[in-house]
Amino acid sequence: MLHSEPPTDADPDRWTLTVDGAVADPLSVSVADLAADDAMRSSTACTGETAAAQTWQGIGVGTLVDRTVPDAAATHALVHSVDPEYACGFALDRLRAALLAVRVDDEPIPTERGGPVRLLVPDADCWERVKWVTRVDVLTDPPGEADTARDRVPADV
Ligand SMILES: Nc1nc2c(c(=O)[nH]1)N[C@H]1C(S)=C(S)[C@@H](COP(=O)(O)O)O[C@H]1N2
Ligand SMILES: [Mo]
Repeated sequence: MLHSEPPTDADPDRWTLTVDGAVADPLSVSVADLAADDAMRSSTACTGETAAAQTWQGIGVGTLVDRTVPDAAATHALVHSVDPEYACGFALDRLRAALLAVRVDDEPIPTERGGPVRLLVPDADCWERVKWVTRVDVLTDPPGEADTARDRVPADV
């Protein structure tokens, strides 16, 4: 299974999360300022493994994306990580139901688990739970080969 090395400078006080692309009002928010009012129960087990579910707390992607006023033609998004070349594509409607988590079981997310901000998606494949999220790029077409997570990970499972 793939598991990128955690970044060495994952300081929540200096981490920003950007939502841009096919939107009217791109935004960049400090992760330290993100509300953690939404929650999702999820395991992060890799394919073929089992792991206990935990409670992840953060902000719904739909809430954040709506603040940017996506273009009428927006259909997809690419979720980028600080870890080089790791980006995962989603249909925008599915991504709206996902969570950008900043806490797990009432604690800040440890860096090796994807802190300061990690994506949790209902009914996800393991590689879709993107660690160290930096940017949600809203798109008007499927991301195609820009979606590197799916291609990189199964080869390593
Ligand atoms: N940025 C980034 N996110 C990632 C990965 C990665 O390599 N880089 N690996 C994925 C895979 S394949 C798995 S199984 C889970 C592992 O999450 P865990 O360490 O919390 O169990 O993270 C996912 N998210
Ligand atoms: Mo995985």
